[in-house]
Amino acid sequence: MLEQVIITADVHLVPDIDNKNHPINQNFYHFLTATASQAKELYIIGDLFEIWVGDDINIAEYQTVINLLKQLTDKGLKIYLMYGNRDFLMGKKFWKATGIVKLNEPTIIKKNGISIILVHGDHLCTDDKPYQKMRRLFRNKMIQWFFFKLPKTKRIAIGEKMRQQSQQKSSKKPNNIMDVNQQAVIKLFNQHPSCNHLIHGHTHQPAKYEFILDNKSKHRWVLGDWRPEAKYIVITPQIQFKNTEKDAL
Ligand SMILES: [Mn+2]
Repeated sequence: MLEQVIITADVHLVPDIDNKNHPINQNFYHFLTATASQAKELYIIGDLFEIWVGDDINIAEYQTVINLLKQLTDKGLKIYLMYGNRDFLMGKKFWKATGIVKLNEPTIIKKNGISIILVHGDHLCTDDKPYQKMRRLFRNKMIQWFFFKLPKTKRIAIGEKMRQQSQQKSSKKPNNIMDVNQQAVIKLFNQHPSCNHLIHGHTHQPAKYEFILDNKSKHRWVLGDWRPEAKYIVITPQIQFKNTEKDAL
């Protein structure tokens, strides 16, 4: 029997308190129970949540999905999660509450004979220099340590400000600056020569690209965001785009 592997990203779930019936949340809950539950493995490669500023705040805010994820991992579905640029502060309590396994970035998976590189994608957007500088700062363990010392209200306020700034800046910057840099993509493939496929999200511009590197065909698969319909990739063993409105892009 062929194992079915599902890969998704950029769900951007909203907290329960903001809108319990938000269409993105509803679609994701439906996707988990109807589709992911039938698979063997689910990989979520960044930005599952709109924002995460600490387990002590967000576990309660995202209780519905956390309970659902826990039910699925308890039933035996393997769920893997990579940090995105909006949610990179999940800690021990989150992994325990959901039963999800944390993925490093990059992660290499080999499924049905295909080796695939998984990354969120933001570190490939090297043309956006100010963003990369900010990213290094936020990923610094010492800075994170200080951040967690702040009171909850302060962390929520900082998170909200970061979220707004990220949205405003993204809408002002030209698309080519916001997209991945091809040299960064080539560098990543060169670091992992056994892989001919790369799957990432972040840019919210679903597409499939193909190019030749060292006489080999390299494939870059870009996942879309959930606005609001489900978008994901399945490996069955071919790699295919899926969404709830049409079978393939
Ligand atoms: Mn992102």
